[in-house]
Amino acid sequence: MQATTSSFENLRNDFPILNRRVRDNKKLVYLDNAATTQKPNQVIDAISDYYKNHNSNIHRAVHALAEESTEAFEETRDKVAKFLNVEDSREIIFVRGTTEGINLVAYAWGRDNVKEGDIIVTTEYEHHSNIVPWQLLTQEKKAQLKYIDIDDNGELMLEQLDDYLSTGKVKLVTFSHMSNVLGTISPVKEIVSKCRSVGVKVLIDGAQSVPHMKIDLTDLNSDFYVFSAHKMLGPTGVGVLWAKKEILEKMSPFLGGGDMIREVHKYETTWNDLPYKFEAGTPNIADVIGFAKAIEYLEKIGMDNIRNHELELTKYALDEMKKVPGITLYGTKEPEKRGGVVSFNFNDVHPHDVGTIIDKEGVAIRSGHHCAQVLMEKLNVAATNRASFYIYNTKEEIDVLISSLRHVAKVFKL
Ligand code: C6P
Repeated sequence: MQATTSSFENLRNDFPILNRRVRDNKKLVYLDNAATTQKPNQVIDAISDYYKNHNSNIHRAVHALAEESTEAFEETRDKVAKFLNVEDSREIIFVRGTTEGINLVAYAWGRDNVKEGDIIVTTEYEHHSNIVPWQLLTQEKKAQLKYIDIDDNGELMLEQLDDYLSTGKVKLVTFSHMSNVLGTISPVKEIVSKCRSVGVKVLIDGAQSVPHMKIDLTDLNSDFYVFSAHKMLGPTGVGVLWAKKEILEKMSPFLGGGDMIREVHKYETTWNDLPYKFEAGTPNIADVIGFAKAIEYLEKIGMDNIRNHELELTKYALDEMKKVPGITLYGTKEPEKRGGVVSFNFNDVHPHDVGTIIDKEGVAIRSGHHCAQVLMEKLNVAATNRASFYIYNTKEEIDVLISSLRHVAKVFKL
């Protein structure tokens, strides 16, 4: 189904928060979607319904509520698998978010597979969550952490990957499918195919891609893929680690206790089957169940329609923003190569001042280093402003953004 601009506008009614007035009774223009998205009634109601009518622990008791909760929780797993074209839903591990998913791999896979002198390759545009776990691992193992640099367009310099791979020492290549600051979409298939040809494992951080485009994990053929529910209409505290079954089966557990055991004796324990081996303790049941409604919501619109809608908004924003006096835009000028994220600065004006001024007009953007200080160093700035779009944003909202940015330019006489 081809969605129209007006059908996108109609869906705003599902998001109660978008009716908020902020500051001096200004209409909220929420453009901080890369940080977290707003939630539709369908998700909020599902969580509330769970607590009102079904609340119970899962995988344990045989009573009616336990059965209902377990069923709804496991149905979400199946829904996630289908959404990502994963055949075996046992490969879907629920975690708290992207950060936990990456740490799980660094800890459980990394500690068994990375040794002194090995190389882990990441990129200059990674979120701290895809840098710090690898620093911890490589420091502990006396291994090396290497970066694929970005060029002036904010795109990865892939020839560096060839150089690293040619050493024969690379154990893992890990990168974000889409940069949370520049919006650059990584050449995923090319990277995976280069790594596959020399037997190197690949982890993809999908925090900024799964919410915005169709992802087919069978087709992408990486080894690990991680993302967070809260950036795709779902609740906070839920994320997914997907990995190939053969890899998960060989991996040691990450956390011990609760559902991850088969038998515990005084001095040894055997592990439960997948996926439970990696889901220790009572999980975030209500929010996992709420997440199913977020996926249903996105599927109903269609991921290709979402991508097209955001592309249209991004093109419009880039065209209008470049006319604002004193503005510097970061990242590629080709909208097709990026997602709905636009980072910018005004000469020497601190991003926090920009964020504060436009907040008075009701416009919510993020100002700061976006948990990407390695990238900030590369761009030679301490911070940037970032506007990021989602399904409910409109061209009219971008007009409000532009007029508030023109006001900033006037205040600072740019
Ligand atoms: N980026 C942003 O404003 P968590 O916090 O675990 O759900 O996601 C971490 C994360 C990992 N990778 C990428 C590419 C991300 O964008 C994020 C979260 C937010 O850009 C919050 S810092």
